[in-house]
Amino acid sequence: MKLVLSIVHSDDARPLIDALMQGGYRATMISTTGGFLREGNATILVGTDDANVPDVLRIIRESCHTRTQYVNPLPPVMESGEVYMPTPVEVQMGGATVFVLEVTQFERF
Ligand code: 2BA
Repeated sequence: MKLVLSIVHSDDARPLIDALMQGGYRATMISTTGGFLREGNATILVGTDDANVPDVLRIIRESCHTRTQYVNPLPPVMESGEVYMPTPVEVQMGGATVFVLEVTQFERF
């Protein structure tokens, strides 16, 4: 058994959960925050048999989209009187960051 852990854009989370449910998979969504952008994203957990992993990855790939965002880099250390003009930097976000983990034991009580 595997645990497919995917970090996705918040806007893709609901359509992804819907598609996973339609595919007959169980899923859990956790609200998370990216360490770089410090913006909300979503982490989706799917526990499933090894044979289903390619299908789960297909659903994730089809449900999640790449986005371009602009972020302001942290201001540099400056002398007093200096003026910092931030130049937004382009960052490509997603579609999804996926980890496939081996499950050593699974129980439902
Ligand atoms: P964030 O950490 O907020 O990162 C958002 C996007 O910013 C990343 O998109 C990437 O394009 C860019 N980015 C991240 N760190 C960077 C850095 N040090 N320098 C320049 N650009 C950087 P994605 O790669 O698609 O990642 C989307 C979200 O997935 C991340 O949000 C984070 O929450 C998660 N993630 C990505 N890689 C991860 C990893 N190896 N371990 C844990 N979480 C990860």
